[in-house]
Amino acid sequence: MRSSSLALGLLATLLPTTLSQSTPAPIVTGNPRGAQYIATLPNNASLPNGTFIISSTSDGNGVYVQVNVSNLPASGGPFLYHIHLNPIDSSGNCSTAGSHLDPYNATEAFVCDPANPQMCQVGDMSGKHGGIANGTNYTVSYVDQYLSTQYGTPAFFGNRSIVVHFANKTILTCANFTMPGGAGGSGYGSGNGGAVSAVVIPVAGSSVGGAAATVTNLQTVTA
Ligand SMILES: [Cu+2]
Repeated sequence: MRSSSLALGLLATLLPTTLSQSTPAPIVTGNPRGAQYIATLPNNASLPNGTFIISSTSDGNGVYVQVNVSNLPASGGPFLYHIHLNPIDSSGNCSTAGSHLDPYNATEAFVCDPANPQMCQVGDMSGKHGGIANGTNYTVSYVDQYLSTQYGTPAFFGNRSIVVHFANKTILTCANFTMPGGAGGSGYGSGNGGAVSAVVIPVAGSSVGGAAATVTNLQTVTA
């Protein structure tokens, strides 16, 4: 039984590592009706332009993602795009976005497989849904089941940023998510999530709990 005790010992050694690894991202339900955020890339003639619009789905399960990007480089793709943890600060430097939205600890070491999106970093949008191929324009829309439009939940993205990268992860451009009509689309400069509450666009007949009352601190930042 020497080999089995050896195996047990090995297992005991490996177990803590295994347990500290990722847990599957849960499918998000109950997203507030009408919630929508837009990240508008800065208008720059030498960089990709366009928008990322992420909204609650009509049934509140997951989110509806609309990507519309133009002026992409002719090479260097497939381009990647992720939701990063921090909003870009007032310097406009994309590196201030920090790391990816990864509340379930998938980590950078894990290679995202679109067949198992629950195991990917929640913010790894191109990993889960495909990168942006070389070419001038890119338009796609899809449902992502793992993002939340409910402020304060682990997979909430509305106070964060999106970063577009070359295939080699070099940063191309970035933008903050904002509420439509809230800040002119150019982003919030607030350092953390405290200021931006869940946006709730009133929809006739919808019930959104107490969230509507918490929409405060709409900042107009021209970063
Ligand atoms: Cu990224």
